[in-house]
Parts: sequence; C-alpha cells; structure tokens
Amino acid sequence: MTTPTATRSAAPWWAGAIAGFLAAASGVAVGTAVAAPLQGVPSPIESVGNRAIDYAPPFLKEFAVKQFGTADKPVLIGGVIATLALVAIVAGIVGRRRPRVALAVVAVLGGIAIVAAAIDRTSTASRALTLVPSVVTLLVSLGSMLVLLANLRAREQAAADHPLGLGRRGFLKASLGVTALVVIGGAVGQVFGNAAAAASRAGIRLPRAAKPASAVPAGAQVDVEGVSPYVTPNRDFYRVDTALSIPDVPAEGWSLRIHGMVDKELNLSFRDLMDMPLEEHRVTLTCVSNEVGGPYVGNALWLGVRTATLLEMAGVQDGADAIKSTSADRWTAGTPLEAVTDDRTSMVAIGMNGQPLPLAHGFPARLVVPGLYGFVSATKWLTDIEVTRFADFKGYWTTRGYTALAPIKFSSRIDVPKSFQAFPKDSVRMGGVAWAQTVGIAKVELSIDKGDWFEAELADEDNVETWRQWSYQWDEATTGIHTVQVRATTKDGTTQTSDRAPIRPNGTTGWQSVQFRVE
Ligand SMILES: Nc1nc2c(c(=O)[nH]1)N[C@H]1C(S)=C(S)[C@@H](COP(=O)(O)O)O[C@H]1N2
Ligand SMILES: [Mo]
Repeated sequence: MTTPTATRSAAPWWAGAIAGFLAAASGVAVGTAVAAPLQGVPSPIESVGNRAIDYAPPFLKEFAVKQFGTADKPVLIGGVIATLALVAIVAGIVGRRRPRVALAVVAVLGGIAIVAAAIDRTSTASRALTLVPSVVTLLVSLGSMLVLLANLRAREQAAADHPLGLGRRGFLKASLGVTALVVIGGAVGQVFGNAAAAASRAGIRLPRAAKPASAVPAGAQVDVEGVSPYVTPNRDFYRVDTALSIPDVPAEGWSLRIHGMVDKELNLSFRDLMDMPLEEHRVTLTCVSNEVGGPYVGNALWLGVRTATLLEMAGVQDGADAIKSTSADRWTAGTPLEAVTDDRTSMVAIGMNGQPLPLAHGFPARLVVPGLYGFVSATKWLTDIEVTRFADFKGYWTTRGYTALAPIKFSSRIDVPKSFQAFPKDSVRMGGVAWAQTVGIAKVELSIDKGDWFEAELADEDNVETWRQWSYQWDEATTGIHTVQVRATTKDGTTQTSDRAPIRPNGTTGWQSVQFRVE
C-alpha cells in the first residue's frame, strides 16, 4: 500500500491542544464552582497560588511587590493559570498518540492541586472539606481528557473500537459539552466569594468610643495640591498581605482567643469587644516593603480595645516577652510584649475611619501597634493572641529572611512634585509627609539641585504615632530641570541617613529625590 493514509496520521495538533486545554479548564471551573459556596475553602487555583506564595524565595516576593505592587496577586494567579494551561495543552497534543501519557499528566496536575489543598494554611474549613474541590478538579479533568482524546482517535479508527468514541462529530460535540462545563463552572465560581463576611459587616453598627479621638488639628493638612490626604480614606489605604482571596470571616461565630503564658485564658466574641470600653486613635501604619518614597504607608482612625487592657484581663505571667498573633488564614506575627502593653496605643481594632474594618483590612478585627512594621504587628483577620517568648516561635516573615524585631525606620516622602511635574515659575509649591511613629518629627529639610539643606515648613502635629505633613514654596525658582531631595529629623535628634538599605531584612533607608521642571 502506498496511499498516504497508511501512516495513520493522528488528529491535527491543534485538536489535541484544544482537548488538553478544555480538559484542564473544565476541571478547574467545576472545582472552583464547588469551592465557592463552601465557606473557608479555597479554590484549587488559590491553593496552588497560596503554596507558591509561602514557598517563594524572598527575592522573588520583593521583585513581585516592586514590579506589580498590589497587583502581585492577580499576576500570581495569572501565572499559575498560564503554567497549567501550557502543560495541559502539551499533554493534549502528546495525547493524540499516547493518551495514557496525557492522562498521567492530568493526574499529576490534579495531584499537585490535592496536595496544595491538603496543606493550605489559609483554609478555615475541615481538611476533608478542603480537599473536595481539588479532588473534583482531578476527576472532571481526567474524565474530560478521556472523552476528548477518545473522540479524537475515533476519527482515525473505527468508532466501535472506542466505547467513548461518539463517531466523526464526536470530538466537536464533546468539546462543546466540556466548554459548557467551563462556562457554567466559571459563572458559579464568580457568584459566591466573601458573601458571609460582607453580609456580616453590612449588619454591624459600631458603638461610640468611650474615649473618642481628638479632632484632627486644622493645620495638619498642608494646602498643596497633590499631597496625600492627612487621613487616608479606606478605599485608598495600601493593602499588603499574603491572602490571595480575602478570608471570609463573619463577625458572628468569630472569636479572639488570648492564651499562653497567662493566668486566665480569654475567649472573646465580637459582641464582647463591642461591649468593652472602646478607644479611638489615629495611627500611621507602614509596611517593611515600602521603598524610600513609596506608597505603603497610610494613616487611619482606628476604633478598638487596648491590647494592654485585654492582656491585663488575662494576666500576663513572668518570663513572657512576646505575643504571637495568628489570623484566620493562619498567618502569624511576633510582637514584643512591651509594645502591646506600654503607653503607645496598641489595640485590637474593629473600626477604621468610622466604619467596621473593610474586608481587605482585616474584618472583623486586627491588631494595630504604633511604631512597628506591619509584618511584626498588624495581624488582620485576627483570631488568636498567644503570650509567649521570642525564643519559642518565629512569625511568618521571620522564617523568610526578615528580622524578629522590626521598629519602623523613620522616613520622609515627597508627594509633590511628582516625577517630572512641571510648575509655572511663580508657583513652585512642594509638599509631602514624614513619619517617626512613637517619637515624632522635629524637622523636615530639603535640598534643591544638591545645594545646602534648608527647612521646609512643618504642618501641625496631630500625635507622634501619625505622620506629619510638610510644605515648601520655592520663591526663587529658575526655569529648567531641577532635583529636590528630602530628609527628616526626629524629636530625639536623629537625621535620616543617606545610606541605602534594602527592604530585607528590616526596612529601607535613604533619601528620596525627585526631578521636576520649572517653566
Ligand atoms: N493575616 C494577615 N495579616 C497581615 C498580613 C498578612 O499577610 N496576613 N500582612 C501584614 C503586613 S506585611 C502589613 S504591612 C499590614 C498591612 O495592613 P493593610 O493591608 O491594612 O494596610 O498587614 C499585616 N497583617
Ligand atoms: Mo508589610
């Protein structure tokens, strides 16, 4: 026989690619749909992403935060999906001739999802329930791959050889069927989410503070367009955490356990907290990942109970030097006992700028500790405080190349000018913020074109736990391109160093400089 068909050519590669893609997509879509209504159960893609976050080397995390900022999460999810799609497509192409190889690849991918789910710290449901979506994903993907490949091969061999082969048009029909699975699964997955926490939050009316905050001093906000608002609105407040999907924690059923080296263990409900003497304080939070001049700093009005009050109720025993706080998604931070019991206003906060905490900022409750970077203090979705010793544990980031103790390095920022902003010659107005939480800012200095340092005008101080604004009007401005640099001095007389320190292990230092134009 010399006819070309004698080579028994397989189905075209693109048909195999479609089969592989659809097999993976159907499994993921159905698995996601199954996970969606199960409260506290991450979807398979999220579980794989969560594992990637925890195992990623610190430099990769720094790269991601720097390159993508708060968009690092969608980028990670996109990466997981793209990798999965690529592997599945190749498996489908190979599967035209060697279906067993394709099925084995699907089994391995599904296995990875199952293992990721089994060790996903962020799940707040039982282990068994947490495994359901990934097992479903595996089974649906295997089934889809089997049906699609059988129909591809049915084109070249007698359909009767294949119990799953539906004939010549079988592949098209099967593809359409699997596509329907993908669409329906995807749609169901979208509908649910943080439904329980959102509903809970909507139903909460915060009580008034027994000790309300003083009014913001009228002169705390400088009158320079483009400078950050003195109090950061919730929607603009920076967000940094390891949570791919925001933990869904309704206030009802939530409790805060305070235990460890205490005389009396406490278990407090959200009601219990609301019924305690609440205080209100403005505190500026800062992330260790903030580059000099960066955006990961924000100032809010927090409503909550002093941690000192709670720890006094529990009775701290001798020998303790730390608290280990844990979130609903099992993230941890270690904070010096001193910082949560001395006279700074550390609190378990339930309100932010007059509202219940936004879901992304820790609803129903979080820690706020003035003067310490968020990774050693600001636990969101807080569920557990253990009084303990630093010698006996390490917080999440401390096991990943960051220090155990991390006071905020004081800093200053230029908000105006933005890079290459143009000013008319007769109104060169600059401004920004400086912070030295728990110490206070004494002075902000500027240098233009590397000239002598001179003092900017300081806005009124609110309290030493918040940032302070500054402004400067350059009256002798000359046309052309200029550079402005900023540095702050604290009330205890230390001036910002020009030495550049990287983010890891405990925060950046250096002077910010910005180029601008005068016309
Ligand atoms: N549960 C949990 N809490 C967390 C984190 C986290 O990853 N998980 N990140 C911390 C870090 S690094 C910072 S800087 C602050 C940021 O708080 P924000 O997102 O409300 O600004 O939250 C802290 N609390
Ligand atoms: Mo952070």
